[in-house]
Amino acid sequence: MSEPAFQRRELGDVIPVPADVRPDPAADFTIDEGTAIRTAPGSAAARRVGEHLAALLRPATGYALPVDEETGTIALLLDGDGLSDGGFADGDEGYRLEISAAGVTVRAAAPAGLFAAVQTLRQLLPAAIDAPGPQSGDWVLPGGRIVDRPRFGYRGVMLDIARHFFTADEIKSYIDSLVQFKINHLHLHLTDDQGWRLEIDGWPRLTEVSGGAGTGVDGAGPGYLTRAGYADLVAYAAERFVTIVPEIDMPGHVNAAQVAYPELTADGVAVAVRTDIEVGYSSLAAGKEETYAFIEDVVREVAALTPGPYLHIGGDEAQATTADDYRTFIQRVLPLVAKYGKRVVGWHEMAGMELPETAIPQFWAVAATDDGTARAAANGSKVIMSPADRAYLDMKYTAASPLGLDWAGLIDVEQAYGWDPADRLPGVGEENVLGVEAPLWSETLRTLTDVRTMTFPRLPAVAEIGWSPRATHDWASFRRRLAAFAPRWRNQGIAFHPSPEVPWVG
Ligand code: IFG
Repeated sequence: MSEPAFQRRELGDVIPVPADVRPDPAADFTIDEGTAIRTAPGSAAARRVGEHLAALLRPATGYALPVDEETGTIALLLDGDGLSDGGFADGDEGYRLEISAAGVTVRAAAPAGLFAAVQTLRQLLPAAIDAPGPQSGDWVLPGGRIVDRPRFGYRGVMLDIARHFFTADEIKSYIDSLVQFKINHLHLHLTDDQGWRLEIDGWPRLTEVSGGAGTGVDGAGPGYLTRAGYADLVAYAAERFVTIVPEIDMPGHVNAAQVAYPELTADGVAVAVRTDIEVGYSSLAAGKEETYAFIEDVVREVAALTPGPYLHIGGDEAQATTADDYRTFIQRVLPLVAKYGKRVVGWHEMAGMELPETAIPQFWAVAATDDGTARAAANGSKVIMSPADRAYLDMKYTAASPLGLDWAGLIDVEQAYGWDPADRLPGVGEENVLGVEAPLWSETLRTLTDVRTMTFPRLPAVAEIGWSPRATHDWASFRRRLAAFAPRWRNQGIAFHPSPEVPWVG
């Protein structure tokens, strides 16, 4: 019996669970010092995925694991044909993984599929693979074949860096922890009442004042992303097939902008800095042209810095904006986002009015409200599902949890796993769902450890719901597979909440 760190994995013990798993225990493959990685000839992207795999495996194995296009018993190939007989649509993230005594072959239609397969391979190796330094043991991969692809194309996490700022390096580290569960979008909540966290040319006080010392909840969070810092972060994410979705929250949640520029208030009078956690008290002035000049400058800049297709305009909790002003505001802002080439995402309140079908409501309510999301879906809009009582990672695990809020209820792992995006909202079915997203609001968070503790182990539940076929959805199976991640997260140095619902191993 090998020690737990080198316990042989089962082919299906992956999170998110793959679509089609055919074990062949007689076909195990062992990585050794002679193993090399071969990538699709002529593809720089495949080469980069090969280097990513090597970087994951080199520290704990101590092996050289060279990457080239000619030799190697681990092959990452861009071969759409490899999928056709897999009986499923190619798609960007689909892959076919075959492990035999002779080697490992991954076939995908696109580099994103190779990257998804690499995350699966990482989990199929013993837990010791995630150790930061050399470990001695057998690096066995379980034999067989996996054919896999995502149920939904959008699987996201939101990090609020307005209430408390997290640096670009901390966000990069967070991205590294998310991609192992095939998360492919990171929504950054950049602005709110307490802070403005992205430098905007022509509006320097947004960050000089509202990204400065004393900003954030309890005044504890000075900091902001420079244009260069944001661009670097976007590039880092893209290397890992993660699309950044920037959010400029409006017309509510704007106190920080109004502190910096009083002309953005209705009466031009400066407002006080806010470091509490109240919501719903601020509003841009829908009737002032200064408002739209400001927004156009911001939207132009954020769009120019964001290669991804989406720009999130917030739209939530606009209690200080009249219904007419809200309608006026949204009708003025939607064309501005389109003008700069982006698709609008907004919290579901914006669906209270007619929307173009390209607009994407993000549903966050606890109950199935008549908010208009279903009407938008009927009109052709795709919906991102983030029900607060299932997917809000800032909800406390238990009443005793020191971190988090509890307005949407307590959420432990089974609650985070126990839902289906296509069942949540009448009128929003499988074909209307773009995907899922787990928001992490930072009112009560101060450090990356706090962020990780709230994220793990609940995010893997949301990741499985977004990726795996509905028919595979099974709590007993999920919690058994999840239990194996305790030693892996300890090896990665990632703090996690040891939910009592999970029979953690080792
Ligand atoms: N609702 C607010 C957030 C945050 C959250 C904390 C949305 C869309 C409560 N808006 O969720 O700003 O305060 O759980």
